[in-house]
Amino acid sequence: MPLLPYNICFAFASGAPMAEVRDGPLRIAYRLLPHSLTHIIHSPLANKRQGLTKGIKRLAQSVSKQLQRYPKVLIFGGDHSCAIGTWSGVRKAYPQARIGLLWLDAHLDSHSPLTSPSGNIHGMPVACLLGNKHSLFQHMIGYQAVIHPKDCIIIGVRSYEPQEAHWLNSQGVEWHPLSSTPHPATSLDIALRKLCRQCDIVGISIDLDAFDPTFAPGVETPAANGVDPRPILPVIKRWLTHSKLRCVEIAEYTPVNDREDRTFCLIKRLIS
Ligand SMILES: [Mn+2]
Repeated sequence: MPLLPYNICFAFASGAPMAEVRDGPLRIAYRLLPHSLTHIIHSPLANKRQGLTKGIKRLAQSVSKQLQRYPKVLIFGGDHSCAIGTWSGVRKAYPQARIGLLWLDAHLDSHSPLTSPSGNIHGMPVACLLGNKHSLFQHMIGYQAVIHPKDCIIIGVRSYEPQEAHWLNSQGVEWHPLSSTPHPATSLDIALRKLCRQCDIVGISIDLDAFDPTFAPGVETPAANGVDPRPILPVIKRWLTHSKLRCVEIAEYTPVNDREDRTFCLIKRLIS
């Protein structure tokens, strides 16, 4: 049984180079949640950028509606560009609320089209959500920052470009390189406690590449020496039941890269 009462599955592949990341949410829907209420949103792929913007807007609409009906919403990406839709949907449902966002990721996801070496949007959702003024982001979600930079904490980071770190620091965002986080489970616990104290609503965005590839090889952009999921899973699961925790997102599951179903089993442990 899934822990959260409602699930949205989101097939989304416009923001990353591998189309196979699109299979992740469908695989979860059919293998893990066959009896739960599941909503599958397909992002149109005809034109990459146009499809992406459409998919983001559809997801935002859906998340916003579900949050008005259900206490908690669970979203499966797709690639991590889905976060732009997820968290702008939370903002849409609660325009006045202070929304806290815990971002668990190997990467900073804070590029803009001006700094990104690859141009892939799944490396940009944090910048977009925190109010980077690039015209692409304004086109996607408008002029307002979805999350205040002081209400976003990033954990698990070990692969990033200096421009991303520079931009986040200029915004006053708290982010923790994994190399200086001896106990990620404790840091996550402290971060969520802080966000729950200062915000009305809190969410977690989990990029599966935050975890060590030994445990989660089935991702699009693996990064070595990652988070050991064993101590951190019970902490996440405990927080999922907190009344302020309203939205959780799990992104980047790429079944074609998985080995012995390890990533799938990790997702299963997370939500059951
Ligand atoms: Mn990410």
